Amino acid sequence: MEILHSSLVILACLLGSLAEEDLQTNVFIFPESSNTAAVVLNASFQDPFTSVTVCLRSYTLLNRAYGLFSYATRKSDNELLIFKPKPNQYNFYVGGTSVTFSVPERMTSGPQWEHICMSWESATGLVEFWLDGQPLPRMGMKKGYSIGTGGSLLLAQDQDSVGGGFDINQSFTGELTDVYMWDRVLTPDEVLLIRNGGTLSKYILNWRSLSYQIKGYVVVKPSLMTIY
Ligand SMILES: *[C@@H]1O[C@H](CO)[C@@H](O)[C@H](O)[C@H]1NC(C)=O
Ligand SMILES: *[C@@H]1O[C@H](CO)[C@@H](O)[C@H](O)[C@H]1NC(C)=O
Ligand SMILES: [Ca+2]
Repeated sequence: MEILHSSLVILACLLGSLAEEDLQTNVFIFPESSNTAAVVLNASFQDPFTSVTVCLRSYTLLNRAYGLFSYATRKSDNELLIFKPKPNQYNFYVGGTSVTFSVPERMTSGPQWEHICMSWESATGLVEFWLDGQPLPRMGMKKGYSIGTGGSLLLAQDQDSVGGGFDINQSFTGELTDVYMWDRVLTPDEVLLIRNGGTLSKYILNWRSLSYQIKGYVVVKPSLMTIY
């Protein structure tokens, strides 16, 4: 544990000193496909965790595959990963294993912000996937597993090694906002609260107080519309 802790401290030093910023009405814009652009996140958890929830909102016109949220450790580059292989599919990885949620085509005419919350718990292996406030049928994987510490966490790419191994054809282009993470499974009420812009406590990542570092071509700007 001591060793894991110091490697996390080293990682934090390499990232430099990151301010904690309230990004409330802002978005991260990824204006073009690239194998360099990403937002590196400082999530300072010191123990392996046995449950997790990640929520975020994305806005894109991409039809190809892309990585949204990637946590890579030396043990697995897909220790925790939210990946969209195509527009109506979400892959969720824990410890290198994945489940796939195929979602219905949208019935709307125009592009829309998409809100997701994904959670996993070790005790049952169950994965919850909430799309725009609707829970999909639960799936399961990696029962009994623990998500490791000391890894690299970033947005808008799929890491194939710790902190790198990006593929331009799997990069996210578009806008991201409202990125949150907890080391527990949120209740249905909490998921809906977060979707509506509410706040909770004890975050691993908190959009309203985020330590992050921009890599490559990423712009922070206010959203052009009211998102919720
Ligand atoms: C990361 O976050 C932790 C706790 O929020 C903070 O103590 C630490 O200084 C941050 N690291 C950097 C590099 O900003
Ligand atoms: C990305 O996709 C384009 C078009 O399909 C292809 O020409 C190119 O080789 C791909 N690049 C990589 C790094 O896979
Ligand atoms: Ca990967």
